[in-house]
Amino acid sequence: VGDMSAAMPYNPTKAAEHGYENALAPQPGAVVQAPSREATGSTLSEKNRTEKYGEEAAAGVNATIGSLQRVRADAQDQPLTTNQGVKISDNQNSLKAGLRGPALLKDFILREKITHFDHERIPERVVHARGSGAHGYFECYEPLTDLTRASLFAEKGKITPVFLRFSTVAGERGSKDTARDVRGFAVKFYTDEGNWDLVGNNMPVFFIQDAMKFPDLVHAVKPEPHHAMPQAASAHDTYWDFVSLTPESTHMLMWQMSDRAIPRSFRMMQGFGVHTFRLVNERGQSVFVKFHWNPVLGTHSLVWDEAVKISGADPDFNRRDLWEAIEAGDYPEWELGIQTFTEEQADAFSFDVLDATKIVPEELVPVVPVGRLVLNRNPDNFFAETEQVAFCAAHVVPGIDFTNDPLLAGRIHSYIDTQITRLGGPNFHELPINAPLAPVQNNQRDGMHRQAIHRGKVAYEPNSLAGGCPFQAGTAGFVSFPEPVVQDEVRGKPEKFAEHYAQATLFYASQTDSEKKHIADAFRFELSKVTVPAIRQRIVSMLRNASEELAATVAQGLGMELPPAMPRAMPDPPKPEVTVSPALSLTARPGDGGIRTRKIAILVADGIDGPSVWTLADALQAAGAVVRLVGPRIGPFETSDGKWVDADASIENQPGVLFDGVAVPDGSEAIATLVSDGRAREFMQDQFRHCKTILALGGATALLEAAGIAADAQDQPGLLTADKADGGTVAEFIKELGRHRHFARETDPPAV
Ligand code: HDE
Repeated sequence: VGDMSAAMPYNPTKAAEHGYENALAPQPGAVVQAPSREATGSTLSEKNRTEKYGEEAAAGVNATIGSLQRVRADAQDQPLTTNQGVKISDNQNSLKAGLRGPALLKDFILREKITHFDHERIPERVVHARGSGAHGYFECYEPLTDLTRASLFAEKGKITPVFLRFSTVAGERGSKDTARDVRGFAVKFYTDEGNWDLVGNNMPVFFIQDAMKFPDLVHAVKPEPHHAMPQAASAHDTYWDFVSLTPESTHMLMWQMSDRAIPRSFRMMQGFGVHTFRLVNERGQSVFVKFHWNPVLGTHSLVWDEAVKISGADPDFNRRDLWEAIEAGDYPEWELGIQTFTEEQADAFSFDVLDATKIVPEELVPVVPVGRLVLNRNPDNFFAETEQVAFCAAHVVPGIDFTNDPLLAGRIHSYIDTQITRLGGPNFHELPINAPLAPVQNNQRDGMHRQAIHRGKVAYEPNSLAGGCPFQAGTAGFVSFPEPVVQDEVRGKPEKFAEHYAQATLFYASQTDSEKKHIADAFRFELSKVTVPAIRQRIVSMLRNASEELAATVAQGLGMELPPAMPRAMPDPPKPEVTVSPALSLTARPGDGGIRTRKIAILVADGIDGPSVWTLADALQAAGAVVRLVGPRIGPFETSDGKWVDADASIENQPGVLFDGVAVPDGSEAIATLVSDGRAREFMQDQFRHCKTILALGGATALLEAAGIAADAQDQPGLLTADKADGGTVAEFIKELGRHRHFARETDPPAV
């Protein structure tokens, strides 16, 4: 008693007891993949920045690193402690009265540990619960001082740090990435004049026109309240019931049923501010503005059958893709474009710019590029950053202002309000990820979890005791645009809000044939899950006002008679300025045709033709693709020339849906193995069905045949066969991969 060493023999290190120490050491021959982090806590992506793009950013350039550095914690080479900093000698055993006796109440170490654990979870976001975030920066192309005094647009080349969070809307925090849903695209700019949050989506319109309807919309789309189903899906009665009774949603339904609702990657989708905002310059002059984010990699999507399968194979598909691209130094990038127009121009439009169910077609007002956003650093900690980040539509800076969009009005209230529940009080702005880089001084005090230690006895203004500080900034501060308002108080809508269909018609008319087909298929799928026929009928009758062709296709797909068109709220709508807008098709932004960051599988098995594997892998990697060797199992396989290839994925753990394309080298023994493997056949079937690029070398065509892929395969676009992996074949493969998908080969129902 009293001798610590005497107390130690009772297995103080459980790990050692189980031989963990050995288990944790690298096994002989094992490749240590993740380089261990240095005590500074720098992440791999920061290192990549240095290696790939020259020197580390100068101090203050990506200032989020600097401001967060203060709170980054790293336990490398440090002992375990309690939250009070007391070193813990034994983290395996609770304190007991005798080895077989009861645990003691005075075990403060156990109690602190369990208590903290009990409170680890916070409420998830009421919408957009599932998300993924990253740090980066915004770079201004040219000064926009004529239009706005917002400091981030003040100078050519000016860099402003950002944090961006992508999300799905309906699913819970642990749901899947590839749900058919809108994606959130929320950007926090840490400008030197305070934080500006551009909390947008990947679709430029919304379901409803007025914030009053938002809780109804969300209650309708979320899992039904009696049985909490379905998860992360709009294909159910309550959602379609609500939208069928809300014809203003017709335009948004077109976007939601389009391939935009199943992006291939967060890196390959557009973002939009949705509402009309205002830019205000130094002289107090204002124009209306719409914000657009355009991805450098182009806009690309999944197909529905693939999205469904991915949700099983990898529910984190988009999150993983974003993380891996940044870790690899392939920094995702978007260009910010703005549409600006005056109040007089807006008055003349056939639609109301305050109506969030309407776009301003690019043919009417061009999109002008004003800067670029690059994501170059993964968060250190998901909870501290991606979960605790609090975006808010009310966070604007001098130079950016609101309009009277009634949907925006509700948002200005909602976001701060929701954080008070979600983040447990009014001081969430002090969480490191939310704290502005601009200094904060005011007389707000106290509240849960206050971090700042305000000095002095003055917490009011005006004051004389603190010399009047902090003082009002006058015109250096945020001055609301003085929009004149002399109106009666009413509950109602402006006249043009009653027109619900012209832009739904525009969107559908602007799609390619395969995009139109996918929209019809999506309506068919979703409505086939609706159990009440009257709801299906109401939707189809609504669609008749947008497109007779679409309505008829959907009705046929559902085996129903075409119902009469829904009566229009505005029987004689104004003529739209634009009736076809090519910019609304995903094909308008194909990217540069390259295959950078595309995931390509090379199937291998014992007896595979090694030289083909290496030629293909080298060429694909040189073109920037991510190559995986996929075998019937992981591990080494002997090649036909007696060498080895190492499969780092198996067909079982990485099925075909996870790849953008596949190559199957020759090798009779290998092909025989693959032909007899149902999973390998399914791999090829999915690649074919989802219109991806396939290369079969030599005898590998037998795998195509075994998968039921037509014998006249040579005529199928994107399906290549060749004797061997010579330069021409490989170049052709890479070119076809750059086309992303080959929808000309798509049939309904699928032929394979
Ligand atoms: Fe949101 N929305 N929203 N929303 N929204 C939230 O705020 C709300 C709307 C959007 O990654 C909530 O912090 C109302 C349009 C994104 O953290 C909440 C209305 C657009 C995100 C909220 C809308 C959005 C949210 C839930 C109608 C596109 C995720 C948690 C008046 C322009 C941000 C939170 C993130 C999140 C309210 C409509 C985008 C409840 C009341 C339109 C990207 O405050």
